[in-house]
Amino acid sequence: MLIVAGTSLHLSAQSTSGIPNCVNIPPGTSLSGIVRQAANVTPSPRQLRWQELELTAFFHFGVNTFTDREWGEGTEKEQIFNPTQLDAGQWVAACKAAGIKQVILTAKHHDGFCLWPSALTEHSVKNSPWKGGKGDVVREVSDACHQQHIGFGVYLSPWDRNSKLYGTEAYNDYFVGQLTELLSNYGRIDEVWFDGACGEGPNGKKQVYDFERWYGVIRKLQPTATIAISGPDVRWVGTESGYGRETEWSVIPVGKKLLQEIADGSQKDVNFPPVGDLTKSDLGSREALATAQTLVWYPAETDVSIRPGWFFHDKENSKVKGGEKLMDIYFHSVGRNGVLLLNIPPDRRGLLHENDVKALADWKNIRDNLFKINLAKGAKVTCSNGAGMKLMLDGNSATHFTTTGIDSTSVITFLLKGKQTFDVLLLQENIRIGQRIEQFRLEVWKDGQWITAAQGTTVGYKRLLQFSPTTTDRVRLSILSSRLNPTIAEFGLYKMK
Ligand code: FUL
Repeated sequence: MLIVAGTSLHLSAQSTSGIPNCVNIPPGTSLSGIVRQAANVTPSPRQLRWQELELTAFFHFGVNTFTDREWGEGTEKEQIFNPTQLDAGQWVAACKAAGIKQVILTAKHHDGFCLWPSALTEHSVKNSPWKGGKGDVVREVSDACHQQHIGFGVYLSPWDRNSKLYGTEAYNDYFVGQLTELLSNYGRIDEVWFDGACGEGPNGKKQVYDFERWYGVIRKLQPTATIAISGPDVRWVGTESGYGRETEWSVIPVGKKLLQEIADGSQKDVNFPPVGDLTKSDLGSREALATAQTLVWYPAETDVSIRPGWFFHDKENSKVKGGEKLMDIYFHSVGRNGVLLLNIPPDRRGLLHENDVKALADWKNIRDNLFKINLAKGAKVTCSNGAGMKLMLDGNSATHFTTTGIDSTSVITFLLKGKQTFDVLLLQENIRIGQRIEQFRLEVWKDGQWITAAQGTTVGYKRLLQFSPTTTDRVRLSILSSRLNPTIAEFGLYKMK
């Protein structure tokens, strides 16, 4: 981590909880005091690892694949699960080739059917004809991930429409048992994804989920795994469209309840089920911070399916999102300080469909072409109140430019290597320091004056902005407002082909 002279005072400010990804605000703290505290909240190691993945995938697969449904009833016969050519290596290879760094399998969806031979229920692959009842999809996918060196996670639906225990306290034990099987028998697990749905079980009852107990099991068995959505590490962005918020803060206020819920995990951080409405448009503005009692690093995940549905349906083969649409989603998810979780549902053969594989490859081509050359590379950078200018162009998001003294604004000029034509701006903050930038503007030098090409609010881990192609030999980036000394870890200018 780079600590530039003049800013160490701020960088060393400690959170009052003693835990980096959480700070308790003492009553009576002024707004400027709260903002300053927010600027020093940083991600836990597992959150940082997760954020840097940028691209993750979902595999929705199970009885619904064979019944052509989105939500099963829980009464499906195990015999219907019978993929003919299941090849998890193909799933993982197609994702890996597309630059996806981690995949999450629906080990159990709302229908309760388990894709692994759980000892705790008969409703699983072990009673299906697939591989004579000896198959284990969780094993095949986790092995493929480990062999191909990408992350592996499990989706385990709390809502279970099959279990007779659902709606009773014994269900929480059942759930702990399932989690224990998944987290003990398949090597490293990088993410556990809990959906928020809490419907009725077969006896018409709803369940009170013992989230905190479940989190304890995960922290104990897989301490590096992120717990997503109905969990403390990763927040749902609030839409399944793939388009995140324009202003996306990773540090947000949560309820006072947290004060008592500081976990003792191996990587200290907080454990809490999400509280309040996390889907509203403003989660982290100064106004939202004004009444904060606890601030926590709680970044956004943007989930969307490559098809209209989450599960495979033959009739949707012509509706697969193409490379250009996926690129637009990329700009509005990863490019808006989120991690993209793209669902690619395997078909009844147990393969990713050709159309989906092609779309993934087309999308990767577009990204490779776009990001091949940073047109700002080699620029002469000047700024009157900052240090670390070269670090914005070094391709390393862990080193950064920052302002000297107590300045929270700055104007940075880039004299490019000759005239360049570009239409995409990339900015990254060094989130190891926190998220700070509140407003920025990019101007280009045209006919003797500065013209605004792009402007925005938050940056965070990554911000991408598109604008009309422009040709110039000089640009300037103004940081107009920031919670504390801003950092720029990377600055890029690119041209869409
Ligand atoms: C939702 C579920 O109900 C959908 O079936 C899907 O799994 C999606 C990712 O989460 O809440």
